[in-house]
Amino acid sequence: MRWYGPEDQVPLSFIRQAGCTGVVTSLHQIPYGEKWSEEAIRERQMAVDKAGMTWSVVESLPVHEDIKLRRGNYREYLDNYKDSLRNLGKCGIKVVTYNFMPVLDWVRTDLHYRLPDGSEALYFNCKEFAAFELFILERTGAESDYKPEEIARAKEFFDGLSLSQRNALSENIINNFPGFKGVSLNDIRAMLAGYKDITEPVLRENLRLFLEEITPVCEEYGIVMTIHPDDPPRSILGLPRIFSTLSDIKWLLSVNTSRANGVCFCSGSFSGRLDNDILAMFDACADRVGFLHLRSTEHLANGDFFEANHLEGVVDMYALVKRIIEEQLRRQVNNRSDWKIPFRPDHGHVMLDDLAKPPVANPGYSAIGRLKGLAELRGLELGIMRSIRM
Ligand code: DNO
Repeated sequence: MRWYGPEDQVPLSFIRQAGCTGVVTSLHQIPYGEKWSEEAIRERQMAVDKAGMTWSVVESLPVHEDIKLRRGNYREYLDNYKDSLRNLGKCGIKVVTYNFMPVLDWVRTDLHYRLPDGSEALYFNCKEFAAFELFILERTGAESDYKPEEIARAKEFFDGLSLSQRNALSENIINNFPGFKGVSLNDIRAMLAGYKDITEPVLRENLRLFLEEITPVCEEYGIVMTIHPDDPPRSILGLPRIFSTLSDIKWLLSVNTSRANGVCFCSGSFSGRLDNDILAMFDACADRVGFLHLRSTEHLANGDFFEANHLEGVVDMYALVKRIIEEQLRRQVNNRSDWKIPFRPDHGHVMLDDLAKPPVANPGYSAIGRLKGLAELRGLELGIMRSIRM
């Protein structure tokens, strides 16, 4: 399960009671680009050990924007990144998640979308996102990404918002990333300007070069880097996004064939576009999957989507978990030490007592939402395992 560190409103002791054995965490207190010392890593590792679990996955070791752009201080940040990996390797932490999404990580417009049963989910509303980039961020060139009728609908929606509603929409979109909070619209504008000449092939090449640089360190320490998909899996804010589809998976695995170059298979993120065949995508990278986020989405006819219950929505979770177990069995037959692929429930709904508590600092990670996702997925896993093996 994911745990955000001492700042997480849910303590480690509760995470353990939820049935978690391996903790997914990060040193969010360290600014992007800076080196993670062995001491800081050990301190977190000991806290997790003391609570009766293991720190099994780093999510994330953030890639500084300068590295994605190969500009500015990227050399120094790359050296720091490699040192952080070495220090993680010395501590025996071998699975590291990162993403290569320019400027923003995952994006939703509504963090409290009420489902018919009264629980709350994360929601991506196309019209609201358009209103944000056209009339709040006022991104240059944004109009060319929309049809005139879409612009008109977004304008009508925007005009109906109060100032505080406009601010809330903006905060929902830009201010949710641990280690990267407190960013302003102007910060985002400045970052977007930095991407002016970064076309999709350039960003791909920069990812390839990043992997080329760090692969020797990963191989030395037996670390697997797992890239997280774009969420939603398509271009946003006019920026290239390069890990969204089956062909992106094929591309990534072919440009760097080391086992150190792996995938964080996030079914929920990939399911954010309906032309993604999740099972075919898993098959295309099964032997390179180093970590799994299991989640699903539901889509509306207008292109909006929201996060479904873990066993519902467009992802066939039964079929996916079955494939994961089959992959683990294949790895066992081939004597691969990484046969036990760590997985975690991704996001979860706000429900029950959590609805009455102050909102969690990290949307998607309420206590009961995390617990329910894990419980359902563990039950599914056990059922499939028993039916295959005995
Ligand atoms: C959201 C997460 C992402 C993920 C990063 C990995 O809940 O799935 O923020 O941690 O993209 O770098």
